Amino acid sequence: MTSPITTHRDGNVLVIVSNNPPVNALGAAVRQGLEAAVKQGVEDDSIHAMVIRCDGRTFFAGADITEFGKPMQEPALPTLVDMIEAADKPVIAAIHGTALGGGCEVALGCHYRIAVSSAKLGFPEVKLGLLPGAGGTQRAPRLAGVALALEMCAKGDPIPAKKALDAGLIDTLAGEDSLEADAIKFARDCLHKPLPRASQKTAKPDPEAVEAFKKANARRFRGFDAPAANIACVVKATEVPYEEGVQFERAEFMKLMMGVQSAAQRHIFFAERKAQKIDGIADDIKLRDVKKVGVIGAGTMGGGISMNFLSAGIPVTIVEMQQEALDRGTGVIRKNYEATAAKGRIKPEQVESAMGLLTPTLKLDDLADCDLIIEAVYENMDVKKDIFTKLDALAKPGAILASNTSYLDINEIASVTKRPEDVLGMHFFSPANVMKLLEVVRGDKTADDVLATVMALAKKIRKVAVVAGVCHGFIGNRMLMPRQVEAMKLLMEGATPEQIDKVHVDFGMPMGPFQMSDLAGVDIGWHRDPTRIESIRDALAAEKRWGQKTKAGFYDYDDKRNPSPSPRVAEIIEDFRKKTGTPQHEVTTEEIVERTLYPMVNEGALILAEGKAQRASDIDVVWIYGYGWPVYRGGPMFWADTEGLKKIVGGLEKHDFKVAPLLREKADKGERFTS
Ligand code: 3H9
Repeated sequence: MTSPITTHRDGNVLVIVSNNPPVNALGAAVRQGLEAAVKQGVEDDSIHAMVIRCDGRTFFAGADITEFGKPMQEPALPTLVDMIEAADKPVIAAIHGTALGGGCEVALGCHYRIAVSSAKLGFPEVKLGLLPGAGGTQRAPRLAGVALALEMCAKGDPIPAKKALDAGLIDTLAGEDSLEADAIKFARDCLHKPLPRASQKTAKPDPEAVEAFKKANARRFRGFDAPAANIACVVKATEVPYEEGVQFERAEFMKLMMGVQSAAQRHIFFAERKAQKIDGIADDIKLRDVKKVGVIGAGTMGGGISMNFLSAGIPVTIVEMQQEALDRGTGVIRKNYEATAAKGRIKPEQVESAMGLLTPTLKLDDLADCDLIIEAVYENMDVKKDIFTKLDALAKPGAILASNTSYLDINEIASVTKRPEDVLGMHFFSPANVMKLLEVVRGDKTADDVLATVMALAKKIRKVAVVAGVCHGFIGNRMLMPRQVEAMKLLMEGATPEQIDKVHVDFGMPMGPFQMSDLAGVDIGWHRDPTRIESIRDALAAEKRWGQKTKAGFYDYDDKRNPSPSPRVAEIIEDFRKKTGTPQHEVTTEEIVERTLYPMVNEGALILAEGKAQRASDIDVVWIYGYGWPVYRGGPMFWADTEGLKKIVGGLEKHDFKVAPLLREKADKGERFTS
C-alpha cells in the first residue's frame, strides 16, 4: 500500500506532504509516514530544515476518529508530536484549510507555523467529548496564554489565521497560492536561529481569566464532562513542567475517551453526516437548480424560513394576503438581521445585502419563476390543499413544491396537484432561522432528484437535514406526542409541572414538557370555546393562560419572563383530579423517566420498523438538533442503547405500555439500535 506521506526536496529543505483525503485525518498510515519522513530529515545531514504541509482541501483535521476504540497502532500521536518538536533542525508547519485537533497539535509541535490567511486553527475535541490529547492543552497556553487556550480547548470553536498570528500561535502569513514556496523561504530564514519549542516555554497562571471563563460559560457547559477536563488541563500547564502536564492531559483524555459522553458525541458526529445520505439514491444523481425561492406566509415561520435562504445569498419572494401582515413580516426579518449585526455577528452591509434579495408581494402569481416554493401557512389541510392547487396551476415545470407542515399528510397535499413527484415536506423548526434541524418529508411519489436536491440545499443553508416518511408528526413530533400525553397523565396522578420539568432539565433537556408548552403556546390546537373544558389544557386556555405570551400558562411569569409555580394551576389540576376521581400516588423521578422518556424510545422503534426513519441515528439527529436533547446522551436511541434495551422494555411493561415489536426483538437478542 502506498503511503499517504511523500517527500520532495527543495535544496536543503525537505518538504513532507500528506495526501489522505478527504480531510487528512492523522490515521496510522499518516502517522507512520510522518515519523519516517521526519526521521529521514533529521538523519540526512544535507537537509537543514523541514516543511510539513498537506495536499487537498485541508491541513490535518485531527486524529482519525474512526480509529478510536480500536487497538492503537504505533506511533501514537503524542509521541509523534514530541518527536517533531525534538528535531534539531527547524520544522515548519505550512497550514491551509483547517488545522484541527491533532492537526493543530502537530502544528504546535513544529518549531514554526506559517498559514494562508483563510486558514483556521482549533481544538474541536471538546465537541467530541474529548480534549486535545497530544500535548495541545499544554502547548496552547504556553504559546497563546491561558485565556485564548481556554476559549479554544474548552469551547472548541476554531480561530482564523489572523487571530492566531496576533496571539503567537502562528509566526507569519503566506500567500493563498504560494504556501509551499513561502514556507520554504521562511524555513531558510530560520536556519541558524535557536529552535523555539513550545513545550519549553512557561505558561503564566491567570486565575482571574479562568474564573471569568468558567462563569461566562457555566450554562453552555451544563451537564458536559469534557469542558471541565479541558479547563483543568490548561490550568495544569501553568502549574507544572510540560512532562508532568502531558501525563495529566493523557490521564484526563483516557478518562473521557472511555466515558459514555464521548461515545455519544462521536456517535452524533457520524450520525449527522450519515443523515445526509439517502438510501437507494446514487450520490451523483443530477440535482435541480434552485436559484430562486418562494415562501408563502410572512409569519414567524415564513419569515424565519426566508432568512435561511437570504443569508445563503438565494433570492426569496415572500407572499402574504394582506399588506399589513406582509409589512409586519418583512419588518421582523429586518429587525432580526439588525439585531444580529448589533451583536457583531454580521456586518451592517450584510443586513442590506440580505434584505436586497427579498421581494415582498401580495400576488401568488409572482412565484411563477421560483425553483422552489415553500408553503408556510397555518396547519389546516383544506387551506394547504387550496394553496397547492393554485401552485400547481402557476408554478413553472420542474419547480419543487414544499409544505412546512409539522403533522399533515404530504401525500394528501400532493394529491391535489398533477405533479406529486415534485412535492415534499420541508419541516423547519421554530425559530426557523436559528434551529438547525430540517425534516425533509418524502411523499410516496416524491421524485428521487427532488429529495436529493432539497437535501443538498439544506447543507447550503446550513441545516442538518434528515429524511422522514409520511406519518402524523413525522419523526420528531410523533415522538413528542407520547411524552406529552404521559406528562399530562402524571399531573393527574399527583405530579406537579415543576417536578416533571425538573426531571427533564436535570436530564439535560433545555426545558421540560410544560415549559415547552408555555413557550410554544398553550392555546395551540385549542378549539377556542372557553365554555368547553374537557382537559387541564382547556381550562388553562379558557382563562387565557396561553403561556409566556400572556405571562401565564402552566407557570406564572414576571415581566422578564421568569417562571414561578402557579397556585391557580395547582387549583385547576386539583379540581380535575377530584372531578375525574383519578387515584393519587407519589410520583418519583424514576417513574417520570420511565413514563415520559421510555415511550419516546418505543415510538422511535415503531418509526424505524415502519421505515419512516432511514436509520436509528437519524432519529437521534432529529432530537439533538430539533429539540435540544443533550448531545452528551447521544439522542434517544443511543441513550436507550446505553441504558440497555432490556431495562427499557422492563420499564415500559411495568407501566403497561405496549412494547414495539422491534424494541422487544432487539432487547431479546441483546442487540442495539445504534452501532
Ligand atoms: C483528535 O484530534 C484527538 C487528538 O487531540 C488526540 C489524539 C491522541 N476522522 O465534515 P465533512 C470524515 S479528535 C475521521 O463532511 P466538511 C467525515 O466523517 C479529532 N474522519 O467535511 C466525512 O466522512 P464521509 C479532532 C473524519 O468539509 C468526511 O471526512 N478533529 C474526520 O464539511 C468529510 O467530512 C475534529 O473533530 C476525522 N477527524 O468539514 C475535526 N473528520 O464523507 C472533525 C472528518 O464518509 N472534522 N471526517 O461522511 C470536521 O470538523 C470537519 O470534517 C471538517 C471538514 C471541518 C474538517
